[in-house]
Amino acid sequence: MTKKHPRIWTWFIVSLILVVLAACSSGGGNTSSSGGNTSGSGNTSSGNTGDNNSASDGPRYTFRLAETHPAEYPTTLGDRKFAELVNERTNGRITIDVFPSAQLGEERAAIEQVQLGAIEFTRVSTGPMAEFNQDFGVFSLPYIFDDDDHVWRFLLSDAGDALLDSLQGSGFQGLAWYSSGSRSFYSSKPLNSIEDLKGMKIRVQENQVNIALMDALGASATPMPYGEVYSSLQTGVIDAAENNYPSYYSSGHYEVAPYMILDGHQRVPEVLIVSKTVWDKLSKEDQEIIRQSAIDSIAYQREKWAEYEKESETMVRAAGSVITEVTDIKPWQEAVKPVIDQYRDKYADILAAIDAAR
Ligand code: BDP
Repeated sequence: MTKKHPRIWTWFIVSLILVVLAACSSGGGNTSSSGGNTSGSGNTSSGNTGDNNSASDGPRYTFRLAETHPAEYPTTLGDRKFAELVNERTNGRITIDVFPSAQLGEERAAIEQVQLGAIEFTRVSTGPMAEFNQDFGVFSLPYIFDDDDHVWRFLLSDAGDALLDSLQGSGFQGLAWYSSGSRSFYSSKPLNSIEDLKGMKIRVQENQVNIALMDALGASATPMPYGEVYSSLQTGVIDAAENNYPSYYSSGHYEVAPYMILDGHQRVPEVLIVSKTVWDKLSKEDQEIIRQSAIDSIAYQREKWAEYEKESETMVRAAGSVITEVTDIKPWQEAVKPVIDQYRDKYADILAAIDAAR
């Protein structure tokens, strides 16, 4: 008898604690609503000393950014710089966690998740973006840029900004471009000239323009996610792939495809994007901080890109890759002309803007 009362009290107290805890957790820490949690609310992680300005006011968010490359790769370094600037400029109110090495999925899957709003941000190549916004296919057209400076003059022009904004129609907001150099072919078999590509199964980034491009070279296009290329080269599922020096090196592809020919057929820039669903819920001030931070991270990414491009070339040469220079690019440009002819009308306006940036 005497034991019963204390047990009832214990249950009562435990229930009371649970109710109080539940009430606390639903009231605070709401990272995605636009109401609630304004300034001064338990700012424990930002080190904010109380000198609040408008950047500190507003909801707290923790977002995810999907990145296919490993932690030390220049795009990942750019992502992290971007995240750091956003965090600083909101006094710790907005955190963007960068997930490298395709931890959140391969690029195409990550883009789909961002489109749905399940992942907030991603940095991807404009190659696979072409399947989500056709205008982006222009970057897969061969030999349309003279060099990297030409690419950047275009990307930073009004036409480049318009392309970023055109992503709104596909469920994204484009934030900034990053460098990606030029792409060349590499194979497990010797590559001495354009003729050697004939009949090869070549892995390409997943879009239609690349299929036309491989046809024009007499090769057969095998679109597949980046993460599958190493084993596919190793097992002979494909004969060749193509990429820039940094990816050729960091992915280890040079180990299984030691022959590279420097034809530089494409310059396919990288792009930093955010889900439109997420973007539309942000205040104008937060949008401005995020957009400006993305733009301000470009210089750092380009600097890291230039360093890593040299370093990766040195590393693959030291590892014994056989790198063939192309002395006359004309036969290559001639061979891929049907691709340009096929897409000239579709991309007339963008191609005109690219010409104007020469
Ligand atoms: C690299 C891009 C990466 C792409 C990869 C590819 O940085 O985003 O996933 O090429 O070929 O250059 O798929």
